[in-house]
Amino acid sequence: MEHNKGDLTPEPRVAVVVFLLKGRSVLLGRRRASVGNATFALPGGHLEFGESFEECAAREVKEETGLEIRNAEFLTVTNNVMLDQPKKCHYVTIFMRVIVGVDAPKEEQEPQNLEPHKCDGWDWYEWDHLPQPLFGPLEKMVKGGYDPFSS
Ligand code: 8DG
Ligand code: MG
Repeated sequence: MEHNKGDLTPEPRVAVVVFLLKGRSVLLGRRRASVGNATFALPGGHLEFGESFEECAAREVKEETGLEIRNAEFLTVTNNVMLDQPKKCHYVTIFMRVIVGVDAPKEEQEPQNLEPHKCDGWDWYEWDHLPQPLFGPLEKMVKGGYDPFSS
């Protein structure tokens, strides 16, 4: 199929999201967005042109929570086709990990809700008692038994 320049042809996008792990807890925020509204999700966003996954992870976490991370580690990638959303979308989602206290930030640093129009607020949730509902791509991993602590 041919498409003219300027056509609103949907295309898959690349997202980078981060498991910030502290003890047995993970940092989640409830989304305010057209995709996954009111669901609990990881900090993260779109990979920008020229960025490495690590750079994108650090930038998004800083923009959204104020936390400074380094050495984010690649965990896995999933393919997320979300056609049931108010805004249909398709993301190739890169999951990164940061262990708090090891890869920074320091344990005493607390997340701030720097984009309150996009998130209700950040909090630490025990992996064994995750809040509901989770954002689809995260829920899919949890249901599949994925464990970000042991990878
Ligand atoms: P940006 O424009 O500032 O780069 O992005 P954003 O406004 O922070 O985008 P986002 O919606 O937070 O993240 C981009 C996409 O990443 C989101 O629409 C779908 C995909 N994504 C997942 N899983 C997760 C997740 O757990 N958290 C976040 N934030 N995004 C996720 O597939
Ligand atoms: Mg985001």
